[in-house]
Order: sequence, then C-alpha cells, then structure tokens
Amino acid sequence: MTAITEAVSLEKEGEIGMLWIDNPPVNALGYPVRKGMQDGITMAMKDNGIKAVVVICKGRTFCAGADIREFGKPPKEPHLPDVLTTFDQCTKPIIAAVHGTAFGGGLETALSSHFRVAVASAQFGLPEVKLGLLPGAGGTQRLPRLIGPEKALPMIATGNPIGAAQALKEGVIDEIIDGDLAKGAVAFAKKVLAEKRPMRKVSALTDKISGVKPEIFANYRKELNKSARGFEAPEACVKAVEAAVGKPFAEGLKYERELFTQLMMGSQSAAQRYYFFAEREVAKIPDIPADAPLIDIKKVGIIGAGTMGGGITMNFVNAGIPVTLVEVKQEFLDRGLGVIKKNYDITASKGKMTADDVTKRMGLIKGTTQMEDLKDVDLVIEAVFENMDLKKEIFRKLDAICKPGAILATNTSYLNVDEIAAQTKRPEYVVGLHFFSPANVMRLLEVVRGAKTAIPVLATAMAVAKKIKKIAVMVGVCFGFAGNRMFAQRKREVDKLILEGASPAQVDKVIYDFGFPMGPVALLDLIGIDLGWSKDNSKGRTMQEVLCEAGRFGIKNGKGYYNYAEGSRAPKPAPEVDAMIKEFAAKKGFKPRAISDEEIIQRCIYPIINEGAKILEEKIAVRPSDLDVIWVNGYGWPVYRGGPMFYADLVGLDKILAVMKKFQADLGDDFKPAPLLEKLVKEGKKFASLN
Ligand code: 3H9
Repeated sequence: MTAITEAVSLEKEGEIGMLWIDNPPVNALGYPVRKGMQDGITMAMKDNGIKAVVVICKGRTFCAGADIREFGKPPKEPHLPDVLTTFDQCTKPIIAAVHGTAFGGGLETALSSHFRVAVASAQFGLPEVKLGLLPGAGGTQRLPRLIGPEKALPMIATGNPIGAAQALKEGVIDEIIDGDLAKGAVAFAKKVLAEKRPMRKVSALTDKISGVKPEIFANYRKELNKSARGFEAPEACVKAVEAAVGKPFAEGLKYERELFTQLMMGSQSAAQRYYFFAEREVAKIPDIPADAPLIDIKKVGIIGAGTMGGGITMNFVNAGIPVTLVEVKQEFLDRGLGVIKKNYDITASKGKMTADDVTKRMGLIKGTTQMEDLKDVDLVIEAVFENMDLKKEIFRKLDAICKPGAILATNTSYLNVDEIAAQTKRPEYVVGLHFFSPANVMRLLEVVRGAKTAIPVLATAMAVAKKIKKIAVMVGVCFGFAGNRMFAQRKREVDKLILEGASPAQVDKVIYDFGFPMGPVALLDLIGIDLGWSKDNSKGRTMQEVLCEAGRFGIKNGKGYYNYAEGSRAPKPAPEVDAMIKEFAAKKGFKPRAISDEEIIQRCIYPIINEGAKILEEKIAVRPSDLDVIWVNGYGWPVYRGGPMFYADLVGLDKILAVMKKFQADLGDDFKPAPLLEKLVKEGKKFASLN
C-alpha cells in the first residue's frame, strides 16, 4: 500500500488499483483528500500494472461532500472540479464504490468516475442547495447527462437524496453489491476489463439531454415558487441544469462555477452553512459529557389526549416506542385516539404509509383513564392545559405511582418547571419537554433543565429527542423559556404597530416578505384570537378582547382580523375590523401615523434579538446559535437568514443598539437594550464570539 497523503492511499489487488479515502468522520473532500485523489489517479495512470481503479472509502460513509469548514477560507489547490477533470479524463476505468452517503462533492466524484457500484443501503444526493449553494464540481452538468434533466432537477434543486434501488433504476449506478463492497467492486472492475466495456464518460453523454422540452423548466420553476420562496440557490440550480441541456459540457461547467461562486459569496449561503453547524452544535452541552449514562426508555406514558398529547404520542409510536395514553374520561380518550387514527389514515391515503403501518402504530398505543397504568413506564410526559395547580396535582400523583428512576416530564410552554418538580420527592428526575404544535410535525423540542434535573435525565431527554426525530435545544427555567419569551416581544410590537397606524395587511406583508411562512396577524387568526380569552373577564381592554367580544375568533369561525370564505384559509380584507381598530386606538389615545416597512422589521425583529441577549446573559440558553435553531425550527424563521442572532451580527450590533436606543427614547422601556448587547458593541464583538 502507498500512502499518498494522510487521507488517501493506493493499494493493488492484482490489476486493480484501490484508491482508499480515509478522512473521518465523513470523508469530506478537504485538501488532503483532493490532493490524494489527484495524485493517486495520476499514479495509477502511470502504473502499467494497474488496469482499472476502484475509489472507495473507509469508515461509515463514502464522501459526504466538500469540507464545508473550508468554505469562506482561501481555497487551496487542487480544486475539486480540476481533480474531477482528472478522473473524467483518466484513460483507465474508474469505478466508484459507494456505501453510506455519496453526497455533494462525493456524488460528483462518483459521477466523474466511469462506473458506479454501491451497497443496497447507500444514499445518493446533491444537498448543496440546503447550504444555499449548487453542486459546484460538475454535478449540475453530469447528473442531467446521466439521468435526464427531469429526474436531475428535483435532486439538485431540493437536495433530497435517493436510495440505491432508485439510483439503480434511474441509471445513477450500474450495480448493487451484495456482501463485501471492496470485493464486489474489484469483481465489477475485473468484469469491465474482461468484457472490454467501453469507458462511459458521463461528460460525453448526450442522449438524455437531446430533444428536451423547454416547458419542463418552466413547470419546475412554478413548483419551486411555492416551496422555495425567498431562496436564491434553487433558481440557480435550475439555471445550471438548463445550461447542461443548452451548452457544451465545458461551457456548462464554467457557468456552473460562476453561479456557485456567486452563491458562495452571498449572505444566504453563509447563513445556511452557519445553520448546518448550529444544528449539530446544539447537542453539545458543556457540562454533559457525550458518554453520560442514559436511562433506557422502553415505554412512555402521556397524560392528555388533546392536540398536544396526541401529537406527542404519534412521535413515540412512529419511533416504535409504546405509549400509555391517559385521559380523565373515556369520551376524551376516544376522541383523542380517533384524531390520531385519522391523521395516520390521511398519511396512508397519500401513500406515505401502508394500512398495516397504521394498524401497527395504533397497536402501540394503550388508552386508559387510570393514572395507575403509568406504574411501569420509563418516561411520562404531562400534556394537560396550562394550569399550575392541575400540573402540581398531577406530579404529586405521578411521584406516588411511577417506578423509581422514571423520568417525569412536563410539556408546559411557560410555567416554572422547578415549582412543578418541587411537588415530587424526585426533582432530579423532573424535566420540561416543550413540544411545539402540531407536535407530530414541528421539529423543535425545548428540553427545559430544572435547577435540580440530573445529568443522566437531561442526556436521556436529548437522546430520546433524536430518536423521535426532533431537534432538541436545552434551555433553562424562566417564563416562556427561550422561544416563547422571545416570541412575546414580536407579539407585543405587532399589537402596538396596529394601533399606531400600520394595517394588519401591511404588517403581515412585511413579515412574510422577510421570509416567515405567514404574517403575525394572519397567524393569530389561525391559532385563534380567543386562545386564553374568557367571556366573563372580557372588558374591551385589548384588541383581542374587542374582537372576541364581537365574535371574531379567527379562521375557526371565518372572522378574525381578516374575513374568510367558508372552508378557506385565505385572508380577505375586513373593513369592519379596520374601523374597530381605529375606534379602539383613538380610545387609547393613539394618533394614527404612516409607519414604514423598515420600522415594522425593526420593531418586530430587534426586540427578539434583544431578548435573546438577555436570555444568554441569564444562561437560559447555552449559546446564541441555539436560539437560532429554536427560531428556524419552532417559529418559521427563514433559514437563509440564519436565525435572529446570526441576522443581528449581519445587520451589525452597533446599528441594532442605536435603533433600540432611539425606540427607547421615543416609545419607552420595551426597547431598553440588554446589557450584553451594549457590552458586545463596546468590545466590538458579535454574538458569534459566544458560540
Ligand atoms: C459540496 O459538496 C460542494 C461541492 O458541490 C462543490 C465543491 C467545489 N464538511 O451530520 P453528522 C461533520 S458542499 C465538513 O452529525 P450524521 C459534522 O459537522 C457539501 N464537516 O452525522 C459533524 O461534525 P461534529 C455537500 C462535515 O451521521 C460530523 O461530520 N454535502 C460535513 O448524522 C458528523 O456529521 C453536504 O451538505 C462536510 N461536508 O450525518 C452533506 N458533513 O461531529 C453534509 C458532516 O464535529 N453532511 N460534517 O459535530 C450531512 O448531510 C451529514 O453529515 C451526513 C452524516 C448525512 C453525511
């Protein structure tokens, strides 16, 4: 074996050169790999004893792409596109042997090889678009030549991978290898040599890109307009695939490079690359070792079969973990189970699961009205409505019923987890698990760390979250924890802006255009204006009370801030509400004024950032990027803007501080700058310095 670089070596198996890549954890194509691949192929070309080359990886996966950590730094030669040109032009057949994930530059390496084989569990994808990029080493030019633009477009513009079986069907790979990959790849290489198979240079293929109808691009763009609003990279992906069809290979490659460079230098990709690492950092808690002991969660109890409890239940049974679901009355239980079954039936009707899957999942749920049935579960999640006395009573009961060592969790969104824990003799086993609604859909989970919560309990909560496919963020105890506490700032400002003269439609448009999935006022209509409202206490003190007293509850009854046609969720103007707002604002002493779109952004976003700074100071969150993960996954913050704390760094903390001070002078102490914000500005630092 010849070591070419610290990450690449060349070994001979008879006439076959085995180019081994070994760059843990994911064989990213950093400098030592690129240099090793380039020199390895050159060496194999010169070696008369080598007739064909197998490119294969050690460890858990084939190459997962370019080394994202190198992006933004001065590039070091050889560049990947040049290395892959060497592959392309190699006169001896190169066979890529894939296991794990051939992603991004990894798949581009395989596409630049002359043949591709893989184990059945391998995945193939070009996820660059999820980093705000496009495949920049020929992927946009080679994949359409190999499988046609229609099949290549979704892979490139959505970044979603395909499995080996589909890859074989579509012609991405030539063979699936059963058993040992290296042996299978060598056998395949020998077959290629024995059969004198012609070298299949993907760059030279033309049949799949000839006679392509231009409408496929127009149609695909229509789809993207719906799913990728605001993102720059998907459109660049389409343009590059169009070029694959319309331009000779070398020109297409050049165009791809131009688009790649533009995207790489833009703020969207910077945000999305930052976010990629933020989502991985979130699992690292400074005082919780990676090997902290875990509690085995084999069986879960959930109290409350309402929307929240039902959604949480689905998460666990989806992961194959049985759930005992407790309700106070059989009628509520039946209703809750019915909703879960209906949700699964809808999924099955869309072909996303089989009827058998539905039966299996429902079979994992045991409904009961007896809390005593929770005596053998390993984790209980209480998901009843937000009432401290009720929660306290439940935890006292649970403490008596549940076995020692069982984790007792509350799904409270706001309440003090320590106060709840104090009801038990095992506060170290009490934790908050704050799911977001709808709990079976939303990926965010705030793991709320009580003052006494034990390390194994926290480590288990984080591990369980991963098992049920949630992104868990550890936060501390305070009213609303991290996410809702920051969100309350926006809610307050939206309410005020409307009274000061901005129309609901203006506020909604500005926030929607910023990249949120919907405007905050339309969101209120969706959630229900009557949430937390009670007729008996309502005295017309807030716009919420005024609207509810007028029977305007939101989409649910077709009337909220907007009007809704029957069965429709599309907001229509409601002049009668404009009049109600005007009257209420006048009563409260507001003088209507024109409010700029810029002010709406600043009023709605800067206080969120400021609150984030306070949360960091109070050590409610571990790091600024954790808050960004919360906002992207729980509140619809557009990932191409990184998250509020990343966005703050981009805008400039000095600018944000100056605007907050101006608002404080004009509008009061809701805008009082957080001391941490002042400190960072004074020191010329960014939030990033705290990550
Ligand atoms: C590209 O290829 C551009 C080209 O077209 C053109 C170039 C000219 N780089 O996710 P995990 C780290 S763009 C650097 O927890 P899993 C990750 O941060 C690239 N580091 O494991 C983590 O580090 P740590 C296109 C990377 O098993 C560790 O590896 N490719 C990279 O759940 C383990 O990762 C992609 O976008 C990387 N490319 O999932 C693929 N990838 O332990 C991105 C991972 O310090 N990667 N790391 O926290 C993935 O999708 C997943 O990591 C993968 C494994 C599915 C591979």
